Parts: sequence; structure tokens; C-alpha cells
Amino acid sequence: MKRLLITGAAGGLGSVMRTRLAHMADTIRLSDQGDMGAPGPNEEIMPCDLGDKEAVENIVAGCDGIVHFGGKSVEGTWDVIRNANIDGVFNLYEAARKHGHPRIVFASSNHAIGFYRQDQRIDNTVPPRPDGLYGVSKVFGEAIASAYHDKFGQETAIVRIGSCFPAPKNHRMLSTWLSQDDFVRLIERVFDVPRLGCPVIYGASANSSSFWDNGQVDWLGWQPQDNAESFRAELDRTQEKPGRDDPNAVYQGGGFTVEPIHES
Ligand code: NAI
Ligand code: 15L
Repeated sequence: MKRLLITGAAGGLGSVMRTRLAHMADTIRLSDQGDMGAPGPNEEIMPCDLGDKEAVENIVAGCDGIVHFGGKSVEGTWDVIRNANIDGVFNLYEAARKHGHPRIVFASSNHAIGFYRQDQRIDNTVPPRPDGLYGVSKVFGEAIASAYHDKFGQETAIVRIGSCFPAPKNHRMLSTWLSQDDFVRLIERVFDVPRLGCPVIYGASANSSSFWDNGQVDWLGWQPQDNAESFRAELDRTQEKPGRDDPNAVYQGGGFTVEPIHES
């Protein structure tokens, strides 16, 4: 591909993926409202607030693919969530509609389904059960992706990311962890397959204690290689396990289920 846009490039995932995905396009266009540092050899930097419609049109123009990491990534006030995750995602899909429908990876979240219990194994056909305003905003993003696919043929991989960090940080993440390597492999598949459509994919490694069944998207040919189980002994040694009634042991979304509404 000629040009791949990565939004949220100053964030945790964006700053890792700007180098891990560098091989995927002649030019990697990076965007964020935060500091992205200096551009690397095949990078171009275009700062933007996702809430600014015109600015979003400018960053999308000329791109053949988009990895959309930008946005509020945890609970926050509605003003902030709405600007980044509601208006921002609408602006992104409108820009994509006007600029040739570049294929999109949409970073959704397990918090779109966070109120399912950990003793339930769910696939991508279950109704959403968001665990807060952040989760609600991700359900909105999934809905925009679906509508723009059905109306305009816009292709999106809706990835309900579990917990993508170098290692699981707690016992819940033994189920939700997505290794960075597996995520890179997933993004490569998304841009490789001839027809993508608009599938919902659980972004998790091949964890023995996973809550999620990706059987509906086997056709994608993504086979995660890592398993959080290899971190269990170390977590058992260094952290107390959450009690039976602790939200981190009850709900798939863990502690997000008990976050308050953050008033402005
Ligand atoms: P992060 O918070 O580290 O990065 C998000 C980036 O988006 C930040 O650099 C921030 O400046 C930027 N941003 C926020 N509002 C913006 C706006 N209005 N305009 C322009 N840029 C804006 O989050 P992280 O961990 O890198 O996650 C990336 C994406 O993946 C997020 O959308 C998050 O919701 C999603 N996700 C991440 C998970 C993880 O385990 N890291 C799990 C589930 C979903
Ligand atoms: C998310 O959606 C967040 O962006 C990330 O920071 C983690 O908290 C992750 O979910 C998780 O559930 O572990």
C-alpha cells in the first residue's frame, strides 16, 4: 500500500505500532493531538484533533488504509469521550466516504461487552453490553462501521481489543491479553485478505482462559501464537488473586464495571 494512516500515534499502541507496521506502506502517516516526536524515514506527521471535521478530512485524504487508535481509551467525562470517540469516529468515517473508502482497523474494546460475566464464553454475535460511557462510545463506533459498510461498502475490521500490553498486568488479563506480535499479525491479515467486509474480531491472544470465541472469523486466517498462561506463575507470585466477588473476577470488563460516571 502507498500510505497507511495511524491515528493515536502518540499513545501506547500507536507509538509501538508506528514501527511495527512500518513495512506495510511506502509512507506511514501519523496523527494525534499529542506529541509524536520527530518523523522516522518513511513517516509523515500530521497533528489533528479528531473532533475537528476538516482536519480529519485532511489526514484521511490520500491514504489507502487506516489503523484508528486515536481516542479516549478509558473512562472520562462525556465531553471528552464525545469529542474523540463519537464526533471523532463520525468524522473519520465521513472522511473515508469522501476519500475512496480506505480499509479501516477500528480499535474497539472489550468494554463494549464488559458486562458479560467471565464464566460466559461469547462470540461476535452477542448483543453489546457496554460497561460505561467509554464502552458505549465503542459500541457507537462499531455501529458506524456497520452502517457505512451496509450503505457504502466501507470495509472495517472491528477489533474488540482485550488488553494489549507487553505482558498481562493482573489476573484478569490472563484471559484478555493480546500480545503486540499477535496484534501485528492480525493487522497484516486485515490488509492482506482480498475481501474483508465488516467483521467483529476479539483482539486476544490464544489464551487458555479466554472468554472469547473467534470461530466466526476463522476465514480471516489469523492465528494468534501467544498465550498469557506463560505469565501466570509470575502473577501468582507477585499479586494477590482477586476475590470471588471482585468485579475483576466476575465481569469480562473487570474494574470498568464499577467506574463512576465522570461528571465534567
Ligand atoms: P492511549 O490513550 O495510550 O492512546 C490514545 C491516543 O489517542 C493518545 O495519544 C491521545 O492523545 C489520542 N487522542 C485522544 N483524543 C484525541 C483527539 N480528540 N484527537 C486526536 N487524538 C486523540 O490508548 P492506547 O492504549 O494506545 O489504545 C489505542 C486505542 O485502542 C484506543 O482507541 C483504545 O480505546 C483502544 N483499546 C486499547 C486497548 C489496550 O489494551 N491498549 C484495549 C482496548 C481498546
Ligand atoms: C481498554 O479498553 C483500555 O483502553 C486499556 O487501557 C485497558 O484498560 C483494556 O481496555 C483492558 O480492559 O484491560
